[in-house]
Amino acid sequence: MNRTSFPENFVWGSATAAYQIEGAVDADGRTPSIWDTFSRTPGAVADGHTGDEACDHYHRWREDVDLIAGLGLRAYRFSVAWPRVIPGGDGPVNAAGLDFYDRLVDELCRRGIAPMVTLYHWDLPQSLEDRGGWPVRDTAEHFADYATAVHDRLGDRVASWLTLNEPWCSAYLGYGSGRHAPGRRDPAATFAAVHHLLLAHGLGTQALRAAGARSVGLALNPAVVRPVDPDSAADADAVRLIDGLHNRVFLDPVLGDGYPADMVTHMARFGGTPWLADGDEKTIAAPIDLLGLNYYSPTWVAARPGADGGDGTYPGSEGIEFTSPDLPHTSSGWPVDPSGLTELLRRVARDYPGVPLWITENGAAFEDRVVGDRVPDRDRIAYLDGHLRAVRAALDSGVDVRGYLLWSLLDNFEWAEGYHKRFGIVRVDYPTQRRILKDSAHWYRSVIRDNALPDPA
Ligand code: PNW
Repeated sequence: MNRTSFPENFVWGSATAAYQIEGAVDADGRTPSIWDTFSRTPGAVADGHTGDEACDHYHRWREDVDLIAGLGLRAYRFSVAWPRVIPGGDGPVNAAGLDFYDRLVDELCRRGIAPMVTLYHWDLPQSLEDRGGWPVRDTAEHFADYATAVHDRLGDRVASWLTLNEPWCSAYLGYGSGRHAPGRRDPAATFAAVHHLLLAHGLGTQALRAAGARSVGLALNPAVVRPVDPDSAADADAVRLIDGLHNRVFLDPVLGDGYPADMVTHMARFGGTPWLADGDEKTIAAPIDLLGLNYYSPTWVAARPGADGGDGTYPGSEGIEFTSPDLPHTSSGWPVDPSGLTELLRRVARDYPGVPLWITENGAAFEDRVVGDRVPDRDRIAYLDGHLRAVRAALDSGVDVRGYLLWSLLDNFEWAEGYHKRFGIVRVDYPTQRRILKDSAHWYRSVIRDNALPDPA
């Protein structure tokens, strides 16, 4: 048989995030995060959905670990909720909040599943937002203390740590477009947030290392930016700007080069870089052991006078239009193009060599149908199959990819889209909280078992 197989030690897993699945927002001393506040703001989230119950994973975690084990996953990426661990944002550690993760990690280890912890997947304690949020420097320093507190409790069993998930979303959607919590629209605050998120990553990495962490990195969502017209010089300029704002402004400082010169020039239009202190770039460049990449879809840009540049998402990108070609789309409206994943992996390996790469998220939302006790989600299987072939192609060209974490284990709270967009390979029937394995879950189990993709049907 001519199956598409993967390297012997390739790690198969899946990923979730605290606010998207846990619910129990008042339990055991947890305080509100910016997403609790934001989701209660009229008009912010589709249909006023909140994470109040989500998948009730806080109470059903044992059943969910059964699912993870049953699928044969070798790794499980989850995030810890800062407002459970340090309810005041800074100050005293809440042992009861850590108990939940302590039990979860024990059970994962007992069943041979490697826990991978994301420390920040967007649920900033509201008390820190009230004191300025990511645009202020103190938030980065508080993050390092929080990282230490989590490591003190879990570090004897957790080998892999990710400081941040997608700081692009936290900064640009949180403070640029306002589509995500805390819902602010302020260009200068957006760049200050970028910097303090990066500083939090650097200080957090130092703190984790000092505490003895074995493997530390972060998860970024670099965009694969393509010109609508490959022959247009104006489109090429648009690509360069969006690549700078979305990718190089994170990748260059983390991987040791400091801020790119063209981005420093760009930020000068929005109050410059008053937040940049001596030594910050060195802190941000703390060596990392792995780089997580989250990939869903490429981005196409064109120069169009009068275009809104993504409605505040990318400060200073007026005149750039975001479009997508005539390709199949997921129910999030994101075009399906696996070639972007190969391109992303090759580009990162070429421009930022020497760091082991992980796919820390990849997956798709579709309009799933329930047929009896089955969910025949063939479009999701096709999406996953195509993207895993794209990973294989990158491996074939020598890119060091260590593992693949599917987004997501469960249908969950999809941020501004509420519960309407279902990314799970396990369906959650929210009224009953019943879990149903979708066909994609059965398919993924066989991929893991064989360490290979089946031949196309
Ligand atoms: C990522 N956008 O979020 C997150 O890491 C996950 O928590 C999320 O569920 C997943 O991707 C699927 O969306 C994003 O609007 C959310 O550009 C929105 C955007 C990008 C990433």
